[in-house]
Amino acid sequence: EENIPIVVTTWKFINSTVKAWEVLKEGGEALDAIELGASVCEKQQCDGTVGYGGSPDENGETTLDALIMNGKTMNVGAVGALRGIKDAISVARHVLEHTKHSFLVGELATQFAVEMGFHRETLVTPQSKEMWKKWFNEDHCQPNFWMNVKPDPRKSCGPYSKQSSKKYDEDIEGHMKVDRYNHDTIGMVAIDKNGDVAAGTSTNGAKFKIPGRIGDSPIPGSGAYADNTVGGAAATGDGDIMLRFLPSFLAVEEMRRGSSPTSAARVAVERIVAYYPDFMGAVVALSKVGKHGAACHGITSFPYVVHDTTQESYKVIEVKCS
Ligand code: SD4
Repeated sequence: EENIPIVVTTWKFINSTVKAWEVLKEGGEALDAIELGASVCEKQQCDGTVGYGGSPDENGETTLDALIMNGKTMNVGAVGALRGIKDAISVARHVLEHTKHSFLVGELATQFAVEMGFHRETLVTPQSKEMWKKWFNEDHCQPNFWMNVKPDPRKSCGPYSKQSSKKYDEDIEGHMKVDRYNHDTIGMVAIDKNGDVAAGTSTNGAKFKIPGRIGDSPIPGSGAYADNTVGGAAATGDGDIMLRFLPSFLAVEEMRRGSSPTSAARVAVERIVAYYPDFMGAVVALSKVGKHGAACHGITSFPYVVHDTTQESYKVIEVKCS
């Protein structure tokens, strides 16, 4: 039984899902559904973790990572650490459609975007400036219990730097509870009425990251993956860890071998857990016939949104995590 068209989205990013569904319902293409759907979150700054004005880096700048993949042609467009352009997934789409490349990064990705007609503007907002100031004044490079010298302020000393890796490990051990889970990427997989599969992601990454850092989200096979002959998958969570395992690719390959979307997602998550028992993240998988499932770890539960023809409206599915 085929259940297409259909779209699935990580977390409770409902407005994006509804937008993608509108495209699919009208007979539109999966790629457009992904681009237009994720764009909604970029404009609405979903959760503060997608789009401009969130997750300032150590210098207070927001940079964006996004990916879009066409499962029919196996073509990819991605941007990493994109500066000064709000429409990250659309820039990724332009990389896909207008170049022979797959991935552009940083300032030079911005130049490409400007040449393509995108508007350059600051991604800093009063809120992101405040967030950054508070972190900089209260936490940044402060001496703490295992260091009796103040770290060299010229060197990176944010939560992801080597200088604070001890603290990070302590946190993982549970000695100090901090909000490590400060990122909620939008990841989407869509199948249109022709059976074409597309997937994509958009995020502003991790708070107070070292400038230049990109996570899993823009990496094909990591943040998302699509293949018409199988289906697609998308991931969210601790990107520095996740990108080492290409969980979206793995989930798709598991489905290729006959696994259900749920067990495919579970295999992808468990592969990471085997090495990083404290990692936090989730994978959602969608088969080419429109079956879906998800798996997650390190949080209590993980919601994802589905929109298809079986219901009048979208549906939020809450998965219990391992
Ligand atoms: C990252 N994976 O940059 C992204 C953030 C995220 O759910 O997923 N959050 O690490």
